[in-house]
Amino acid sequence: MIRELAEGIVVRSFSKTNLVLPADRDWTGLLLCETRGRLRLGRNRIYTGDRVLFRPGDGGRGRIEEVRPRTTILFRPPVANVEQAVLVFAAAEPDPSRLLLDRLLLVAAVAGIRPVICLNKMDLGAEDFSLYRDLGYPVLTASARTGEGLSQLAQRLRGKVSILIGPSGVGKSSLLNALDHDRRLPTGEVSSKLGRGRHTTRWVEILPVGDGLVADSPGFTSLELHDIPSGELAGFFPEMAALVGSCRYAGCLHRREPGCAVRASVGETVDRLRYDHYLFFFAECVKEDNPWSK
Ligand SMILES: Nc1nc2c(ncn2[C@@H]2O[C@H](COP(=O)(O)OP(=O)(O)OP(=O)(O)O)[C@@H](O)[C@H]2O)c(=O)[nH]1
Ligand SMILES: [Mg+2]
Ligand SMILES: [Zn+2]
Repeated sequence: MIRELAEGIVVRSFSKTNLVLPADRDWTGLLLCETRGRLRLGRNRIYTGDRVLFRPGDGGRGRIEEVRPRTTILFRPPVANVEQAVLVFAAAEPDPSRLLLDRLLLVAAVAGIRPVICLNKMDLGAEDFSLYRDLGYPVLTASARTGEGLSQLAQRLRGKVSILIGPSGVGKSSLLNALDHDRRLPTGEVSSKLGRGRHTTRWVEILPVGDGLVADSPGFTSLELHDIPSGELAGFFPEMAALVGSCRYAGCLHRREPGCAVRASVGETVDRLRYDHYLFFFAECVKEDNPWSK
């Protein structure tokens, strides 16, 4: 008997098989689905978060026949169809990196994914991220240990498909455990010698949080920028995007050009460190524009 195609969402992707949650979101009915050969390679491969059509077989198994068009895609961490990225940093242990935060905000903006900044471990320190709030980004403060801010985080996750992204050891898995007392995702001590996490989470995995879906992801410290034309970079910095129309030259790249409104605003409406990061990312994108100059 050939059964009818059913819809589902890939909650974890291995190299050849995928765990698929049926569209009715019955977590007791997860299926282990094989994929057809052409769905295994390159950008064609299946991502966690993919919405698929699968044919159920016997014994909790099935076969993916088709991948629905994606609304968003991130290549690192690899995930499809998330609408929101919670960028998790720790107030301390490890100290937050503004460079990585600005990089993640850029990557999210380019991918069309709404960023939310979540500063965890508020029990260990205080960090002032009001600059980002002033720029229009939602900023949450939380502590997986004391429970501070968890209800606001849960509210942000409600009814959406989100991913937690951030360095190793900031408490992404701990936050997910704290949101659901029955959950026991592995967590790892931050190395006191190196001040870094231990890369405890090894894969992207989607979990239920209330009526929302949230992906946990492995921490990372570096992230390359891809497919961003250098000339479009400023458009992804909201405070610069508001100024580019006021630059003297239409093609202004906001470096040393005369009459640059962005440069003139550095130290005022454009934060100096954000501007430095713009220049840093610009150089990276130029390398991508001209692959031979690498
Ligand atoms: N004091 C304090 N410690 C926390 C908090 N949240 C997490 N931790 C601790 O920080 C360490 C790292 O937490 P994880 O949840 O494993 O961090 P992660 O972001 O998932 O790390 P990776 O999976 O390696 O990317 C663990 O020892 C946690 O107990 C917090 O709010 N306060
Ligand atoms: Mg983790
Ligand atoms: Zn300019």
